[in-house]
Amino acid sequence: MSKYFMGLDGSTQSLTATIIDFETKKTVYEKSINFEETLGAKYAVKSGTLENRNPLVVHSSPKMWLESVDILFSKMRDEGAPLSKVLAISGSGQQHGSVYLTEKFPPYLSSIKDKNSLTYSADEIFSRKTSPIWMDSSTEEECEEIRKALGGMKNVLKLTGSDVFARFTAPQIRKFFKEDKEGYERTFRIHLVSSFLASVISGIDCPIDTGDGAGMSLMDIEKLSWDEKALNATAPNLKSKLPHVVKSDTCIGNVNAYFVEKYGMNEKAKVIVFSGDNPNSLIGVGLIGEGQAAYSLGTSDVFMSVMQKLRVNENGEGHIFGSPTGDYMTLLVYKNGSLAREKVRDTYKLDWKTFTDCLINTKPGNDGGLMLPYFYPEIIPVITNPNVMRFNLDEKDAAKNVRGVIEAQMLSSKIHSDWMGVKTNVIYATGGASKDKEIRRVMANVHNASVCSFESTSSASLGAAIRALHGYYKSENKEISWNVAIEGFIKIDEKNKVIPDTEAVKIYNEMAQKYKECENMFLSGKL
Ligand code: XUL
Repeated sequence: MSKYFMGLDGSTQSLTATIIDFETKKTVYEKSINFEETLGAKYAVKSGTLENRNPLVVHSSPKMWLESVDILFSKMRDEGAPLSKVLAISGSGQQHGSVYLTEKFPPYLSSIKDKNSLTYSADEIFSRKTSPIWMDSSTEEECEEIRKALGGMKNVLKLTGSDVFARFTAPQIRKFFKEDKEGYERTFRIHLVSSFLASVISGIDCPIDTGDGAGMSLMDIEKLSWDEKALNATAPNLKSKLPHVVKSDTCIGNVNAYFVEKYGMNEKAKVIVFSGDNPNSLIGVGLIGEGQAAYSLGTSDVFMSVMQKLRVNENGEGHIFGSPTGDYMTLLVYKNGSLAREKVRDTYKLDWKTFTDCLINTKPGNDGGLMLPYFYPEIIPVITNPNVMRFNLDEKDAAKNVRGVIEAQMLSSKIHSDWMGVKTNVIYATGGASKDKEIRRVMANVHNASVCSFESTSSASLGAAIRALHGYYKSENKEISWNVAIEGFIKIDEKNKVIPDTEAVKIYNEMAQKYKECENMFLSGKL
């Protein structure tokens, strides 16, 4: 008998569903819709975001997210996806993004089952029409105010596991409170993208899990609960507007009748609390113990690993979030991931095939050419005035600029991941760009580690489906270990494993030093 579980991933640019079968250990169905392609014109959304005159402000449309859920489920129903057999569903959301809802939200959730679309009466449920997302860099002032109120960066790190970053939810909430007091007052509930989607799927005003909650600058990373000081430093009466925090394997109820009646979901399907895309990806690439690292090359590039004992990054660049296994996860997040690669691809009128050819036709070390790839504001290091810097690198040379951007991304993650103290012999690469073997080759040589990739690159929705199955058995009092939960689902593409090349490793060891110097010069304003 089949045992189906579903994962749903609301990422920056798309919504994806993955259905797995625990019996056969197979992904039986997968579907993704791209926001720009399906709803871009209607909501004025490009690459998943709304245009803004200020490049530091990056918001998206929560109403578009609602409509995308209907579109995805309609497609699944029409294609005969086995929705009626799904035993449990969990999900993933781009982290940090926040959704601001009025008191009409709970009645909306309970009455939507009688309506014919999720966007029915949706205009009245939002107290803020747009949602700031993780790409927003406009809250440096609020970060400083919160940091100061909590006694400086070291204290914030100790308390929350990360410094306060512009994209984290607390400074975003504070900015909203300062700019629109009336809108803040009218806000009954503030959800993350993950808990907002979970609320819609379950019809219950859902909690936030400890993985995604850790990216808000509001949660005590050891006690795994909201911290009063952090709440007070952010905005008045905030606690009453937040959902409560629960462990990542909590079952929150059954699927909303709306999805049963309209799309034929199994009415007994359980909903396991949703989490952030990175905690989900961690499971989706099989990182359930210490000593391995994963590199997700998506809209953001994220270098992550598991940590059993809490250790924070003294200089405040990295983050600690809760891992779905109950451990911690460490991560470095770069804004100049896919968007920077796409910028280079488009500038030189390439496609992904000719982009790869450029890597094949150039040498490790780029003949001494080096790039600082700040096409957009950056998180590591914090850059609010982006500028692409080239050293010994001719701007007109397409091939060398392709190698320049990839080498820069890999060198930066090598330099800035030292503090994690993880000896990375193997890196698990995922996300769209990990399909490119030449990019993986640069990764292997810069990090001096073998790089494995996977048959599926949708690690966040796969991870969410695995979390659904793990949470389901726990809720049935038949708990299974994480080893059993992931076994058979994480299919490594053995043929395409990349082993580091000794000569190239030497070149990159020297180049890392040079990269660090250039970065320091840029940061100290000497360039
Ligand atoms: C994590 C982060 C991004 C988003 C979007 O801190 O900002 O990785 O989760 O993917």
